[in-house]
Amino acid sequence: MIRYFISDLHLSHKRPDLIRAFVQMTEELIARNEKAELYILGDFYEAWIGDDFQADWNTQIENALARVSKSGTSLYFLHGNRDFLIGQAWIDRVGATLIHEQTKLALEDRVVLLTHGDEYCLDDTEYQAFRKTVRSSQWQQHILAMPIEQRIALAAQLRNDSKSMATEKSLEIMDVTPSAVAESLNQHHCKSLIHGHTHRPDIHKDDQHLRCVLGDWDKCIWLASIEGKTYTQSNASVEDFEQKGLVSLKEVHRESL
Ligand code: OKV
Ligand code: MN
Repeated sequence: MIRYFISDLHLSHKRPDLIRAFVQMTEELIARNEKAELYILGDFYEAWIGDDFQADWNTQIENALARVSKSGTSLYFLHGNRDFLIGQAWIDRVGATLIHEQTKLALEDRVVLLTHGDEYCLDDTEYQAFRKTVRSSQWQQHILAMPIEQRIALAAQLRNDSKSMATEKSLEIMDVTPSAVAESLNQHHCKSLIHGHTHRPDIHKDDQHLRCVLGDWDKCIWLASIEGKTYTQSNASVEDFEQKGLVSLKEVHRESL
């Protein structure tokens, strides 16, 4: 069994190159015919405004995911800070399973914690308050009851608000608070964690914990995997990937879990 992990693709109509790369990646993974699972750890979309949203660029993406799940590769999704409005309708359309934002993945002889990662970025207290609001079901029900045009306008307005915020801090500038990660891992009795969000792909190892940070898709596309005890993380430039596909991926980080 091989398990694949991606996050922070930030797919939108503005990045047809990333959409092409993602669809190509799913086709190549299907062609590998492996016993596999694919985990999407949030921020798959740049901003998801509700499962009733329809656009050609997105239909391609959903169809690609549906082909993955139909091919026998189990698909798992957890919410990021940009696609927290993904709901059961989307999950059903693509044939995925929605997983909780801190999910323990039981491997053969170890357990790995999976999450998006923004809940550990505690230095940005304003963001944590914002997060609490947008993750509440009351706020989400209120938003989802709006006409789609109004939700599009609201998302744009919120984007502007964040750009004009005093420090002009981008969310991703904030790194995780190490003590929050350690506490979470201890709570879950896990040694290892895989997350995205910070756009700082790396593996952090100390005497107690292993923290694997996925890469965001922008100039490069990233794919991580666990096979046996080995975690690896690879990337390729979007151009190389479009020309040569999965063989263009180069290993950047590798660690025994
Ligand atoms: C991040 C903060 C904006 C603070 C909105 C659906 C909805 C996604 C979104 C849009 C805004 C996040 C994703 C951003 C942090 C702000 C303003 C204040 C205090 C919708 C899906 F609901 F509108 F439909 N958003 N962005 N803030 O620009 O990254 O942290 S954001
Ligand atoms: Mn994020």
